[in-house]
Amino acid sequence: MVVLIKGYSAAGNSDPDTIAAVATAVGNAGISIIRMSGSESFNIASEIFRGKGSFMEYPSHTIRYGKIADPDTGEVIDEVLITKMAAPKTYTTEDVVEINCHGGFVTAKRILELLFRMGARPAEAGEFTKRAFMNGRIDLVQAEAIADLIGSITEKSSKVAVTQLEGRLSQVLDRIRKSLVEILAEIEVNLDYPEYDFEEVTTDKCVQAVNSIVRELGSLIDSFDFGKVLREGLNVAIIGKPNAGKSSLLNRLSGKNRAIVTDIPGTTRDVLEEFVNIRGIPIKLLDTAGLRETTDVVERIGVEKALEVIDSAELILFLLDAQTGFEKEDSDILEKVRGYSSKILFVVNKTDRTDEEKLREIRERIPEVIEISVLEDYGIDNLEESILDYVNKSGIDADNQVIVTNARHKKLLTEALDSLKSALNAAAGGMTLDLISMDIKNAAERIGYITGHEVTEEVVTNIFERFCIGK
Ligand SMILES: Nc1nc2c(ncn2[C@@H]2O[C@H](COP(=O)(O)OP(=O)(O)OP(=O)(O)O)[C@@H](O)[C@H]2O)c(=O)[nH]1
Ligand SMILES: [Mg+2]
Repeated sequence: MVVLIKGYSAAGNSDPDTIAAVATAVGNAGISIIRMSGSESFNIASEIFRGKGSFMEYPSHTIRYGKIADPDTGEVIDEVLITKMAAPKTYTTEDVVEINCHGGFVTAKRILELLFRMGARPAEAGEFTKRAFMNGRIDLVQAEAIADLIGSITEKSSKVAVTQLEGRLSQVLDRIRKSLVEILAEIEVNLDYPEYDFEEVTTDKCVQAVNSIVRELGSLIDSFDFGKVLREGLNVAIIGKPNAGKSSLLNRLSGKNRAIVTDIPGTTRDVLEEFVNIRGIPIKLLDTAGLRETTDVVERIGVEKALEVIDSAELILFLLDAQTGFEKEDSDILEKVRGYSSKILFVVNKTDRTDEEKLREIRERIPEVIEISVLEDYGIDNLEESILDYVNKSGIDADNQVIVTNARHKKLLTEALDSLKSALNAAAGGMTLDLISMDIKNAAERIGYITGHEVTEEVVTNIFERFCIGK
């Protein structure tokens, strides 16, 4: 069931209580910031802040120097800078106070406890942002983008989050929802005045409009594969026979001396993970034990682990060795990964130590193989380019295109698309307009759920509990 729960304090006056939290990471740092929001914020601040003049008289959106002191004992807790921001032009749209105190483990905690004693209560995870949403300053897509921005791991993923925070996806979705509502209004008019008998004309018009929305939803949904990678990253496993240079490649791509490299086959046993940023794509690179039959107990466990990784990885770099050429071990591995061909890139390493004959043999077995030499730093650019092409098959321009990055959004977009397709089928099958309109109404509703135009309490709780405290 849909429950509209937005706007309980749109005017900023029926706000239930004042919340406070430390907004910065706890630990050894220059400053900490304590944030407080709600109708009692200014009263509480004026009780504990000692500065020039009266806190209540300070103009909004100004910052002042002073001290925080316990009003009961007079004890000074810290020297601070205090920011006063009056509703409604604030993060939450409520009265907000921010206190910059000295960093470390103790001071911010003591000030926060003082705020609680004066009547504020601890903010829940994401509660400041939740208030911004509830009070109508941002929609749900923008709120989710804030969490994404905080969690983003590469510059590219943070750029996409900022675009969504600015409301570009929201604008597209609002426009689509409005178009659907207009179509519904058109149908409504027709149903209200059946004597005019415009049904056929109306149906044609609707079908045209719905068709163009179907195309737009389709391309938004298509952008998700790449969007998901930008937001969550991609697991890429390097596999191959012992000594092919898997660990050397991990070290080269991560720019670190992460894995042990020796010329002894069977060096790597455990699965090694390293986060790398390849052309803005956040990637978790997994180096694995060389795959071969072995009687060594430890190595065999490593091989088993490597086989598990093959199953779970989203992309596999299958490394061959140009120095040895194509061997039985390679064809054994090829057999093992037969079911995964759609997620494999073949790479042949050590092209610096080979002859044409061996390379030709490999090329014959594997038509599309990327040639590299980790040792001579040859072909790495090409490999990175191929990884980028793999995750961005349709060549989406992440800097300028609206991209769907969130699984919740994709699910609702897909449901909306299905409803519209069913509307088109109904129209093609000569169904009546009121039947067609039910599907369109359903689609409009789904789009509304994405931005939070219509939303259930459960969804809101689910989204905000993933935030950090103080945001
Ligand atoms: N000539 C040459 N040697 C390389 C190249 N890349 C790696 N090597 C050497 O190949 C040997 C094996 O490298 P590793 O990176 O340990 O190979 P691996 O695939 O991780 O091996 P295992 O962990 O045993 O499965 C080392 O001596 C590396 O220095 C290359 O491009 N050219
Ligand atoms: Mg290794």
